[in-house]
Amino acid sequence: MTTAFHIPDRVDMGEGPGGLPRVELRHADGARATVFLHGAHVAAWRDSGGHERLFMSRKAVFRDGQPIRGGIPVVFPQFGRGPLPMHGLVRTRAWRAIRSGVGSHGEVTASFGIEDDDATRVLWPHRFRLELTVTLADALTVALAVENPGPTPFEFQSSLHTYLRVDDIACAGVRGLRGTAVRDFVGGQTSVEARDPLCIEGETDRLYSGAPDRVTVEECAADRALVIEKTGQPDIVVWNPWVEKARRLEDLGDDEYRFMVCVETGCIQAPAALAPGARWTGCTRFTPVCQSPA
Ligand code: TA6
Repeated sequence: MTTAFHIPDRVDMGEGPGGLPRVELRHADGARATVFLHGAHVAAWRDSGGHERLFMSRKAVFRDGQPIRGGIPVVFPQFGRGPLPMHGLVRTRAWRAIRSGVGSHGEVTASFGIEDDDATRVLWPHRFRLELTVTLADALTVALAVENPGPTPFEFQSSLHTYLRVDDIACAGVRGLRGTAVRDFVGGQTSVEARDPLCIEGETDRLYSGAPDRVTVEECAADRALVIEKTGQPDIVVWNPWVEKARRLEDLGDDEYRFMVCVETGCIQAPAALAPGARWTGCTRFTPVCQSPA
């Protein structure tokens, strides 16, 4: 880990659970974020009002080769199940710290990178280079860039598989999806979303194709609302395991489905195609509606 990455009071590198290297970002307004090099995984984000905005399972595993249950897993080049490991190749691999900085408006940024290697090429025969940039200000912005340095085109799915923390799922909802085509992986049917907000009242696993670029996650307390804005990513997935699936997940407490909802942005329904030398970027910004003190 290079000391050049360190910025006093703003960017600090250290060791987290499981001995995994992690980077702490601190903004002048009190906001903080934690990113593990393992998967370039944003594991925590506390806004300037002191609210913890990301969910992290109390049973999360922090170990090489294992996915972290919470925060913002990076999914590439496959979403969900398929010929590759679940959610692809990069969320359980070590990324490297590339650069950090403080912008002209005090925003704190850190970038992380990973590329193909012998092991990934055995599973997926393509060159790739990814860069994830985290920007901490009054909002949290996460940008994923995918480059194709190889001689042949490839297609990929990607997602920022964001686990949001909610005070109580019983009064949380996702506003802005009405009228969007939705594929329900629980019931199996495809329809058009009619609800606004979408409330979570059972196991929920819904892929919204061509979703609006702005949705809001609302809670009982109005000041907990969070605006999610996406660019370059056509789709949104809303997921909550609910009771039975939560029980089956070893790295999730039985009751923790009540305190989380995944609102994932990505390129899922229709994989993105990347020609040799081309670059794709997808960005998601999370903005608390109100930054009142916790
Ligand atoms: O969130 C969409 C989804 O594919 C769900 O079907 C569920 O499998 C979830 O991801 C699990 O993600 P995980 O972090 O356990 O790999």
